[in-house]
Amino acid sequence: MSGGTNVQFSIILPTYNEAKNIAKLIPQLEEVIRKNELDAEIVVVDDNSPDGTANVAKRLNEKYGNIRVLLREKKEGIGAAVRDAYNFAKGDVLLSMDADLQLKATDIMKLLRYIPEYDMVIGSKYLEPAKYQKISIISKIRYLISKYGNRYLGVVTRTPFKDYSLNFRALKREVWQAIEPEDKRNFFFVEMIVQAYRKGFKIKEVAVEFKERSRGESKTRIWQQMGVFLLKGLMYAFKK
Ligand SMILES: Nc1nc2c(ncn2[C@@H]2O[C@H](COP(=O)(O)OP(=O)(O)OP(=O)(O)O)[C@@H](O)[C@H]2O)c(=O)[nH]1
Ligand SMILES: [Mg+2]
Repeated sequence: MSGGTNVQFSIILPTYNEAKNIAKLIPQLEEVIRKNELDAEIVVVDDNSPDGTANVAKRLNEKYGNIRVLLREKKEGIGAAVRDAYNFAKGDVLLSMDADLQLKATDIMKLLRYIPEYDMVIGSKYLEPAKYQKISIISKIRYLISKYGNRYLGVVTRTPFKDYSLNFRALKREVWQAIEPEDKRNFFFVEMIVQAYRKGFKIKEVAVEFKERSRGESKTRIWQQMGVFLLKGLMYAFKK
């Protein structure tokens, strides 16, 4: 595992066909970095998106100079992509977030302000006063399934959190070095929390804003994901 640390923060964006979204999100993040005088890089981990996401990131780097692209050969899942990016990143603190504009760029400060007091800070859609926008009926159904699915995960893994799978979290490099989440898709994020908690790291959950996806296509199949979470969650009830 590489461990060069010449920046303080690495902001990691997994992408698959998010060209238009990162063209908006990255300037917003750069603004947060500038205003808060963060010593930060942005890592875009792209699975060879046909819409040219990686090229958009490279072009933005000509302007900002702190963006690195980790290009992977094929789409393998968000967990696999984030894992590679954590290893590729140079920061002492690793912060990953979705690139689809459902999260708010300025909310990264809500996470970072609890570091170094906490080892890991997780963004949450279900902790009050989170703002979870649900306009369509589909998103209301997804909200309910996901909310109660997360309660189930808390019970079976015997850990005290409300949102286990949101890709919006900051952790110290030492936490990443101590855990070994295996899943290639979203369950990776659940494993991270449960393993870090069981290792005794201090974890803080904070409420964040979450909007409906307005552009691009969702890559998550909710029913399939629910089945995976039920089974893999249960495995963690027995696993060390
Ligand atoms: N590199 C990479 N990124 C991915 C992959 N799957 C999803 N992503 C990215 O991970 C983030 C979250 O994916 P989404 O499809 O929005 O998943 P979701 O947020 O659970 O689903 P929605 O609520 O419908 O948006 C986005 O930035 C995606 O582009 C993948 O296989 N590889
Ligand atoms: Mg999304």
